[in-house]
Amino acid sequence: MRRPFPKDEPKRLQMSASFVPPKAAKNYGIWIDGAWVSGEGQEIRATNPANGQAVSVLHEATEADVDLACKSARAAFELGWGTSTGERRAEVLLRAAAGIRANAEELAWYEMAESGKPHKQARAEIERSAMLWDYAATQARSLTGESFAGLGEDYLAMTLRVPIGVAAIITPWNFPFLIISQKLPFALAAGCAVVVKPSEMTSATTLLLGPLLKEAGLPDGVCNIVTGSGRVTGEAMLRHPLTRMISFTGSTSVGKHAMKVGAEQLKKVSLELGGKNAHIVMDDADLDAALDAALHGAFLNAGQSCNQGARLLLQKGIAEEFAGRFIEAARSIPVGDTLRDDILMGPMINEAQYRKVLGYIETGKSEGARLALGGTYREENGGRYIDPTIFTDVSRHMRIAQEEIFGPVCAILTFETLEEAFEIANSTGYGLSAGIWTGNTSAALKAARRLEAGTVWVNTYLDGPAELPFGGVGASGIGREVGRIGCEEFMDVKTVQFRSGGYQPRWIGKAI
Ligand code: TXE
Repeated sequence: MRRPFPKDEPKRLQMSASFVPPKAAKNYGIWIDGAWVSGEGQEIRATNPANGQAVSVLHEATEADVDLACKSARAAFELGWGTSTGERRAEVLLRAAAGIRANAEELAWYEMAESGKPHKQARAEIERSAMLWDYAATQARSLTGESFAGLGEDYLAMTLRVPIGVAAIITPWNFPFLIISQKLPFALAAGCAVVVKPSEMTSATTLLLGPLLKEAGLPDGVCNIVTGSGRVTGEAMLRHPLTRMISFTGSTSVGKHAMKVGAEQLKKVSLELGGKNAHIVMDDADLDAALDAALHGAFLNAGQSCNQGARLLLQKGIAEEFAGRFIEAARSIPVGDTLRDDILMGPMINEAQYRKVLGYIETGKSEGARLALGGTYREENGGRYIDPTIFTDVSRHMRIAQEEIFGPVCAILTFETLEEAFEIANSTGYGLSAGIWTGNTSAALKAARRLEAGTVWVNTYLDGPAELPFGGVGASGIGREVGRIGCEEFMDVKTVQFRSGGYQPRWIGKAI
């Protein structure tokens, strides 16, 4: 009898037992050329969305600071990072992954404290991030081009993948460490040097990477981390002539702006923007599994997620029963104190986001949708909470079915045929991800082809192994991150042609 193959043991977090949550806000400089320097700009305070207390004190990097950071990156690139061996880059990335695991407690605490996500979720995101660094190391050692041996007897050609140079990386506040880990290790694996700017609301965990990477053996200047607003620091990065590529995650409006600015200097621009993702449940689906995934998809991170399953599309046969179960289960999602182990939803990141989401709830009501759950909100000890909110009787043209709300609000729509589901799903202009639950293989295959999205999940949702590329189409962005492509994104292709004789004069030729 065959013995069962042992199951993969998931990697355990190695905790730094010594980490004690700080009592006071931590003061940071900006990280340039492998050292802390004091930024020239104004002071910025990042606060805990759950209690309003200051977590980090940052210094805004001015245009002059960004100039220094870009020059430091260019010098490090030219001095040897751009031509370093894959082996060396991989070693650094693996040591960085180990460093992330060793400091997981501290990273998770700051991630929770600045973004308002539940602590348990933050811990899981740090581990997932470490895996991305591990994976990027494998890519550093397996970058290849193509060879062309069929061009003629004494003619050989090849393509080389070469790092693009200095990349400007700008990230948002919703998954700060995970998103930087979807970009930075891949840029480093490719041989790029970088200037990174996290969101001014959630900079701590990215800043902690500075010394961690130095300890992992990353040469000074390869990764510079500047903090500050988009208006001052971000703009300077977009416009700096030494940044050859812009890798941005954030709102569609700032993404469009980044592309316009990049176009002036013909920079490569890679954008991961918003979404209004359709999560489809067919009559023949495994309804228990779909229910869990629909809740996870709609309410993870209090809905502040580009991958949110913000539109739940239910086939008529199961719609009433499934919607009822979904509403009942969402009613019991624990909302509140981010340190509690059982908590699943924390506060909104800030007042602007809170008001924006509440505004959309009012819009939904005035558009004639039925508020089936939630719509309730409260300010408590400095935190701004919105309960899981579900609208039924939503029609596809309503604003709550078209626009990204970025909060714990889910719109339920119904359909009869698969064709109708595709029409609804593809009607927003966004195209980040989509999901479908069905027991019918032919429906699943059709959906995989017809749903206009960068990722289509079939009988799963929010899965994302490091091997698989991630990104969107339409208003959700351009380019891909993660996976082999995520590394190649930071590279140019160079064509090299050799002749070993047999050159036929073809221009002035024999005349000279
Ligand atoms: O994003 P911004 P915000 C969506 C979501 C949310 C809305 C607004 O709908 O409600 O965007 O969020 C930097 N030049 N997403 O205002 O402004 C900024 O400092 C250069 C979806 O926080 O796009 C931060 O580092 N940089 C998204 C980053 O851009 C600039 C995640 C994102 O901020 C800049 C976040 C400028 N002119 C929000 N202006 C997703 N894809 O998941 C701002 N920045």
